[in-house]
Amino acid sequence: MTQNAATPPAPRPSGLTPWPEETAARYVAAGHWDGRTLGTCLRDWARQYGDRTAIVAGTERLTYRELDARADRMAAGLADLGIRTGDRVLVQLPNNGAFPVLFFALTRLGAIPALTLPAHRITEIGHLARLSGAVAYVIADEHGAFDYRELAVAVQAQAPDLKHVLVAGDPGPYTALAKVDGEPRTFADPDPADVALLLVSGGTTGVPKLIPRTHNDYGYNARASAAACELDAATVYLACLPVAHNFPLACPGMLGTLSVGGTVVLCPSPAPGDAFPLIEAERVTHTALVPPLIPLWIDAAEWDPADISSLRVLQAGGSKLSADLARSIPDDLGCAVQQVFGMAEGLLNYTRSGDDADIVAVSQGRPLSEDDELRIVDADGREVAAGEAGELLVRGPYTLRGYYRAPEVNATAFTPDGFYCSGDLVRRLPSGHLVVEGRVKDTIDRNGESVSAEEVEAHVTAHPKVHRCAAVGVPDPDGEGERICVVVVPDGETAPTLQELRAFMLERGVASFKLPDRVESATDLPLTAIGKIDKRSLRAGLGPCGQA
Ligand code: OOB
Repeated sequence: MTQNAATPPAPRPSGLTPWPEETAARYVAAGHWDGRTLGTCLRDWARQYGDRTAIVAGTERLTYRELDARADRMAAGLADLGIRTGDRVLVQLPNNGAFPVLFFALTRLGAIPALTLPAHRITEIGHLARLSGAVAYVIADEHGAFDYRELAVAVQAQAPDLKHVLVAGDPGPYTALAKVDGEPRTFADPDPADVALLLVSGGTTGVPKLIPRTHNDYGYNARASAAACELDAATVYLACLPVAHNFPLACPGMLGTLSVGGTVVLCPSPAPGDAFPLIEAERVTHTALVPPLIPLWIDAAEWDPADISSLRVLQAGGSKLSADLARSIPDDLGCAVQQVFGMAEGLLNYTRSGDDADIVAVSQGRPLSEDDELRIVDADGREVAAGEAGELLVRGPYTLRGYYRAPEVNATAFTPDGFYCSGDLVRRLPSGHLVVEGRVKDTIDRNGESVSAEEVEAHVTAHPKVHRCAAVGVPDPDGEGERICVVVVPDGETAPTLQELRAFMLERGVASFKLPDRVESATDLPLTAIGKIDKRSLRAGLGPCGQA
């Protein structure tokens, strides 16, 4: 029977909303979905790349064969604890050697890691523990001056299904992850078409959602990304963003690098003080950053004695990279820049090494797969004219068809024919590259005019006294709508005054309804767990607008 386009397939017991059968068959026929589980992939890589170095983490170095053997032992230990195929395991580890071993042990067993970030706290972890129904929670003892064993006490109180807390390092009252070990044995290979892992949605608003990714789709995500980024066995990839995030995990990140026999260096933080010595020592060739971190690296490169000349490609993604910053990277860091516009939900866009320098500076890349289907639509869901901005909708071989256990969200986040509504405002260049213009909802409702926060930010950032800024709507005390507040991190001693900023923008020919009503100076902007500007907490810290 053919799938009725208006009736999306029902979720499986695993929480996966499957692709329609004929679509799945097409992805198999195209070779995107190769029917291998992530555990089998590691087995194949170990056979192929045996004694090459797979992972460097602190003083630990693991060959492909050793990583494979460790994953087998830990899978046996997890099974001995009673962890079974389909069980969810909440993972909250920093970038250390335990992460890759645990990741492959779980996926080999068919248990499902729900990958949270080190910066998450009880609000997120408690919610994700309950939503996932996790049976175990894996943490580090301490990281970044935070004791995760204390967090575990609070999580246990909120999550009745949680039976085990496993700790990398000093376990305190819990079980040491190092003791989760058993004689290797064979487990039935999980279904490659079913959920392999759960990613946390990266939104800067609302509670996080869980994104089911299958073995088939995630393996393709990593392999195709490695090919698009031209990784090979000589690649040394530094994971300095939290490796549980999709970008450093599989875009191409850790999994893409392992798929071609390269080396993954796990770095505890993206601070230049941690990253630069590792780049020098391991001759790192590729890494990924969120744009707010790049100026810190450029500053550090001026005085840090470490030799980072091995770096060939810096991937920038997660939030918008300004064209100016993109243009300065080759000179300031001595490497090429690659823009990456991606989402945990799936779709990835990359600029490619052969792209024109201007395209690399101004665009956020073009889709990874020839089977990515993109639509750019207006508020009524109609496709916009070529080159116009609209909301990006997408479906394809590695883009989800439904969030995990979220029927209400799914009813509005997807079209009846399976397109994911990203909420991102984009326009397409004639070359097929996308330019991200902001979020559909990141607009400020000022006197009935809808003002794009991103547009205001671009103008304000151009002011010589502004290092970075964020524009948010704050309640208008005189009416129903909002006023425009810009929070400025000054470049130098003082931020520009409101009058200076307004005059500056008027001179640039900006419409007067887009001028800020209020300027606040800050030493820094609040960031999300991966390092994007956190508008929700920024807004919460600002009262209503006073006199303009
Ligand atoms: C990545 O994934 P998430 O899930 O943390 O966040 C996705 C959202 C996108 O929908 C978009 O709003 C924004 O982050 N975003 C960008 C961007 N890359 C992501 N906005 C502007 N320019 C970009 N280059 O952030 C992510 C996942 C995989 C690879 C790279 C980033």
